[in-house]
Amino acid sequence: MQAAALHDPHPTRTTPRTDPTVEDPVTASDLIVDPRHRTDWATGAVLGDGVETLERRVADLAGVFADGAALAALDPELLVYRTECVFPVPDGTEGGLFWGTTFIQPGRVGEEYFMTKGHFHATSDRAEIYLTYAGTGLLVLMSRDRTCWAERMSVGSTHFIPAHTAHRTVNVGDDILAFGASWPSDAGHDYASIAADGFSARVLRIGGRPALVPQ
Ligand code: S6P
Ligand code: ZN
Repeated sequence: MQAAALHDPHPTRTTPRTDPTVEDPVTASDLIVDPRHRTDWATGAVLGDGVETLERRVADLAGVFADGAALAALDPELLVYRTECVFPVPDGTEGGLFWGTTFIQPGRVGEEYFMTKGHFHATSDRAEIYLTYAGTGLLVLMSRDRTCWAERMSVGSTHFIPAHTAHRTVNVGDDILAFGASWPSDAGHDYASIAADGFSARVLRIGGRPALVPQ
């Protein structure tokens, strides 16, 4: 029993070892433990130890949308998007991973759909994976030479974001867009480049439908 304790991979566990919603099909053993986190596939909610949440409201998004007057007309406290993330190693650790879910509310600022700020990774050669849990959207990508394109997001769509590529997600549907992400723990976020130069295209409602419009 002592050897098993020495090999416990989660010595700082704070959640119960047994998840009551999951029938345990394996023999009880100190060497087989429950995962520290679960993701609700229907909603994208991340459950478990130390999930960190972040909210972006209208007041946090000055300069992000094209129509500043339309943004100013909205309630500054209105939620646009939020994240639930797990950071199992310190920020900047080489060889680690972070992951989490982003939830973007449905809505528009003028004719521009609710979206994330968007960023390059500060360590520019770090890639990322997205996986859609709910809703419909567009993943807008932009290379360093400012070529912009977009991938359609719907339940199950899985997206590889290459290195050196800015990424922003846009909710083009009537329900919450929820997607999972995993990225290297030494990737960091370069928001300043986007704040300075923006993306070279925006997702606007034209004729009732979303279109990627060069700026
Ligand atoms: C992190 C990853 C996502 C975004 C999130 C919010 O690398 O791409 O978790 O952080 O979708 O977007 P943003 O642009 O405000 O960070
Ligand atoms: Zn990223």
